[in-house]
Amino acid sequence: MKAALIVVDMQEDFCPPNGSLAVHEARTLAPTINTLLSHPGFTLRVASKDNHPANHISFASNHPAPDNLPFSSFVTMTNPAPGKHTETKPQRLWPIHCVAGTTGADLIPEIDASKFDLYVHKGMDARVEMYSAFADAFGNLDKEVNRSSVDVDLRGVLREHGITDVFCVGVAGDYCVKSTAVDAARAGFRSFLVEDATRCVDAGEGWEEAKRELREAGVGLVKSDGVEVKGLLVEEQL
Ligand code: VGL
Ligand code: ZN
Repeated sequence: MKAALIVVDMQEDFCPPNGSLAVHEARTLAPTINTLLSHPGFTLRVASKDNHPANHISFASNHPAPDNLPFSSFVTMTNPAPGKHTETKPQRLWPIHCVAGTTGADLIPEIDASKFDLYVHKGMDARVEMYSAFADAFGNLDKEVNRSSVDVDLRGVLREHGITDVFCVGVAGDYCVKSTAVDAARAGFRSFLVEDATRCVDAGEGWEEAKRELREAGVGLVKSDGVEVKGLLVEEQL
């Protein structure tokens, strides 16, 4: 087995005290994530970054009042993929966040970025939400939608490196980390979400619902000091 660590969206806009879409306690995850980043059992260490254009569909301010309240309003989003324009989904609206090139899109300095082998920039197509680092909200992989929403074929890269196991951490547990872990499982990797290395937008019922979806998708919920993480080193040394 070969494991990859995916550190999801540990960016200024998702962290207190100043992030526009700050997730409670997100910055406090840095020591736990750095310990995982130094674990010798990972073959590949990946950072994803939300990297939106200013006109992104998920920004509440890009929609007309009165149904444009961040966190509470939804709009109908259409699948941008060729031939799939009849497919739609409700899209929750957010404050403006992680606009490409702004300081809000920077990784927080507390994360040891020198460990990353690969960066995945996502959410770059204004027409569609992209929580997962693998695919957009309609499940379109980058190759199918002109690479307009993401700059890396993550599934392809993981396969090229012979990765069998994927461990996901970061924020938000009920959005981007969940979606990335679910897509990793769907792509055929053994997929784990490290519970003490994530925090959620909706910590209560949001996280309970997310855990149901994760279990249903076959994602393992593990701890950073649990046997799944400890076992990596053992296997690597065999
Ligand atoms: C995220 C909401 C909007 C996330 C990204 O990183 O979980 N959440 N964009
Ligand atoms: Zn976003």
